[in-house]
Amino acid sequence: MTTSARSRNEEIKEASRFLRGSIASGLEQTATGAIAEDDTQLVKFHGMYQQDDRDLRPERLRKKVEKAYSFMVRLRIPGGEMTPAQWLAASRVARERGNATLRLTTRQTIQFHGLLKGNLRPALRTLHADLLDSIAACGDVNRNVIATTNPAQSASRAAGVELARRLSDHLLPRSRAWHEIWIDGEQVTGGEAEDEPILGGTYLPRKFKIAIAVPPVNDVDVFAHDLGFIAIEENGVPVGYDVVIGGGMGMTHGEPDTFPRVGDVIGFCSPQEAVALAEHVVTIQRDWGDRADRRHARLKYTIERVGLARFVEELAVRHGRRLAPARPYSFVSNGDRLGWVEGEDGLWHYGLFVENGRIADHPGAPWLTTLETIAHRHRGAFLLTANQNLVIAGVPAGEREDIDAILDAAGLTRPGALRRNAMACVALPTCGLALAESERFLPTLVTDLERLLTRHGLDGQAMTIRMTGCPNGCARPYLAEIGLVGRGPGLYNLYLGGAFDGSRLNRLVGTDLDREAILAALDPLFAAYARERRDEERFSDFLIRTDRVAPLPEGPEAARP
Ligand code: SRM
Ligand code: SF4
Repeated sequence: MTTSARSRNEEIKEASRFLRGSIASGLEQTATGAIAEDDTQLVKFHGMYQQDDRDLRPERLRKKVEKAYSFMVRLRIPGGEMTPAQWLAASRVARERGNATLRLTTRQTIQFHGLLKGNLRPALRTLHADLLDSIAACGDVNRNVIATTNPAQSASRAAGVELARRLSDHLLPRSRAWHEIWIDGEQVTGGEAEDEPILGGTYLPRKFKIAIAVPPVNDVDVFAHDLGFIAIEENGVPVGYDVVIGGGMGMTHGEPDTFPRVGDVIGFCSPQEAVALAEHVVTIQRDWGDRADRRHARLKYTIERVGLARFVEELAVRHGRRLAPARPYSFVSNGDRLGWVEGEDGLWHYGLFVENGRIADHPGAPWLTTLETIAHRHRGAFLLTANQNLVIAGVPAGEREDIDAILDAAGLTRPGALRRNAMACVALPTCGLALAESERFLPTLVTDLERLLTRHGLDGQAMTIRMTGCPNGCARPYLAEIGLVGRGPGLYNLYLGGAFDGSRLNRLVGTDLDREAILAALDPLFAAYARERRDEERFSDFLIRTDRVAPLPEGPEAARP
């Protein structure tokens, strides 16, 4: 099923001696802040990216000095659950080795930015001492497995985290390269005795992503994943999972054979068979995925190419049986529960809004320090959400006041309904693929849009808005009610009509819009919505019902104008 010509990345992986390459020796070279080109591909499997500060590029070019190289490191935190001690270790690394910020990501983990090459080993050793690692956080492997953080459903959430950990461990590369290079510091010799029984010697054709959702909240965007599990509860515990395959967001502007896709529900599995099933989906993708063209290498394209029925047939063969029919479920939103929520476990959980996931000390809002203070006193857990927020989890009723006082002292504000459902990807200055601003622009655009909503009497109306600096889809913009995707400096494509529960893709309605044009496009739609909406009707559902946005065809057509 694979084509014969292989991409350059396949050669790099094959020659890497199970992901070692020349990374270790590159770390010793102090004449440059960079590593060898092939190694820049391999370090991704170790959870890091070589980047450079794009704000500084023109000046450094003028001065004829090398780019301001640094590294982004992404942790592997299945289910997004951390102990307070782990939080403190991460915070220390950000302060001492990175740019003094923690970036909560759309996949429930933490990214550090701005680590110089010489700081990588010390940083990873600090993290590893608290049982954190960055193995397979990036690269052609199964990425961080995400699970619901909805604190109200304590038992199903705990089951989701447990499944996320089992899936992550089972699908992890077997190579010892990460430990050798970053922790043990031994001279790297070989890896000849190693084997990758699940992923294979050249690993997967492309990244692979898994999510576990617990209805009625789709806070992980389960339909955006290569493989998703939707918990089916009886008496508050999951008795099994509906299985979703073939979701994905990434596309390329102007290349209609690349597209976002929502996954298909293909049946129901028991909790006991979930890990084996995942292995079988992964191995089909390993064997059938496109290794020639990386733009078509994700599972969604494999499924489009061979057909869903053929894929499901093969899955039944490898799994040894067909899945049971899918069971009914229903989602209401893909956002987070913010503020205090009491869990079924009798403990309290505080959902803290973190704008675009960036935690830093700002004058009057010292959030890095504040969360350290909480971590020193708190005995529960820190849950990272897939919407870039944070849950301070497992607080006894008697300790709520203490947490409230600490949060208030840090200048806690209560974001409006639009902002609390807003997400932006990182984009500039660190992301090498960004075409436009995202994290640094969305907050001011949301302020503009809030004014517009107020003018139309729509204060308090929740809507999802998501922005990315390029079409890769890191903030899952194609599932938002309002999606904005960078085209060039200050210019965005506008997408409308995604479902509030993350189950329907939006549609492209405007291209190359600047700030003014975005506001001008949305103004009459907000006005009409205020005038004509039905009770409880969501903005996106209204746009579709009133033919302001055409109903979306299934599959690849959805992303096209
Ligand atoms: Fe992403 C590449 C940031 C979630 C689709 N993503 C990147 C890189 C590493 C840029 C690069 O390749 O040089 C970005 C680093 C920016 C920086 O400076 O930190 C980056 N992606 C992010 C994060 C940090 C966005 C955020 O603001 O939170 C998210 C980290 C997730 C994590 O913790 O593992 C992040 N990326 C996603 C998601 C959302 C998700 O997984 O739920 C997607 C869409 C879902 C999907 O994969 O289909 C996503 N990222 C991509 C793609 C396009 C993949 C594709 O199939 O076409 C790329 C580019 C690539 O892989 O070639 C990319
Ligand atoms: Fe970078 Fe594009 Fe991902 Fe944003 S969507 S972080 S600009 S790759």
